Amino acid sequence: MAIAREAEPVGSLREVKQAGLDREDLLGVYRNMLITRGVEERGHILYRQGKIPGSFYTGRGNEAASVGVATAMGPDDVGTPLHRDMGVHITRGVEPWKIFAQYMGRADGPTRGRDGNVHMADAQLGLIAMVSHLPAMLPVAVGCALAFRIREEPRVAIGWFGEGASARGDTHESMTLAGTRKLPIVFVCDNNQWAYSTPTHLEYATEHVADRAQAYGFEGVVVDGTDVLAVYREAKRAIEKARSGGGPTLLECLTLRMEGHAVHDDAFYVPKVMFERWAESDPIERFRGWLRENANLSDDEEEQIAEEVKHLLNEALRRAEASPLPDPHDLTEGVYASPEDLDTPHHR
Ligand SMILES: Cc1ncc(C[n+]2csc(CCOP(=O)(O)OP(=O)(O)O)c2C)c(N)n1
Ligand SMILES: [Mg+2]
Repeated sequence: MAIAREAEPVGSLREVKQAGLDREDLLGVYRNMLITRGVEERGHILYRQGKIPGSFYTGRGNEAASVGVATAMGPDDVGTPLHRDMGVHITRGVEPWKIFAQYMGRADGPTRGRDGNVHMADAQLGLIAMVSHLPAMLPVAVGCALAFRIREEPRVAIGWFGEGASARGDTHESMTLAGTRKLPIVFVCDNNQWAYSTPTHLEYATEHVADRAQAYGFEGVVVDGTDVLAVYREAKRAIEKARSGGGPTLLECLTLRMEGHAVHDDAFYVPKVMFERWAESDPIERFRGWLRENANLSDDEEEQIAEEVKHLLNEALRRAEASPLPDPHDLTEGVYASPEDLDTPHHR
């Protein structure tokens, strides 16, 4: 039996306005979702062209969850997005050409060609790069929240983790500390129903991952991760609750991982019918339909946005391809952050 609150879908445009988004914001959200998917689709092409060293990870199916949460973050908030959360980088303002440069190991990628394709983040935008997602970044996010508390800053940390990673000890330790200290943090579980080839019934015995929140002393919420507006509304509530001293929330976004664990995995173990069912709930199609019905998105507007995104990504690819590979002589530079690197509004 579910313990966590199961969030309702968002209905009307009025309800969305109450949650703080106007029509322009909504079109921006749609655009960010298209860019997110477009970046990863082009990433596949680069991979097939042999231009991406190592494997290649995407978050197809997670665009609404990642963009929805990031849209609800404040400018000074921080987060630790994972390999399924490209939408967070895009929404916080990372330029797509830098992501393509990262994919190809080029000098202009956020890690300057020093780490794998999803191990990246721009600290200037309040994002902290993942070292692993199992779930090594949750203690880091909790540390940020503790620092905000000690410094009495009205800021919130967002810590992402997968449902498989929730079985590991660092999740328990992070939630225990955050709960006991009522820290300003939101734990976001990207529940895509698979941990590599392990299905959820072998990962946890509760109905929802968010059911555990109550035992840590805070609220658990499950939301349909393909519904960007519902994700946004619940993330906004949780973030503002944390900011005003109400403590953590565990927000679980339920989706299906629509591709293999990474490009080397064809996901043969996922029942076909599962893919078919979740394809009917594609986050971008769903939001497009909602915009047409509720916000008068016209054919012209839709076409214009699609064209803009296409142009942006084509230009981004061109610019990334022109970026050089890193100079082997610089290999040891930039491995450790300098005091200047950490002189951001987020580290002061
Ligand atoms: C300690 C450790 N064990 C195993 C792995 C290999 N591994 C990487 S991701 C992953 C599955 C994670 O599943 P989940 O937390 O649900 O995240 P998802 O990939 O589904 O988003 C595994 C087993 C690892 N990186 N580190
Ligand atoms: Mg998973």
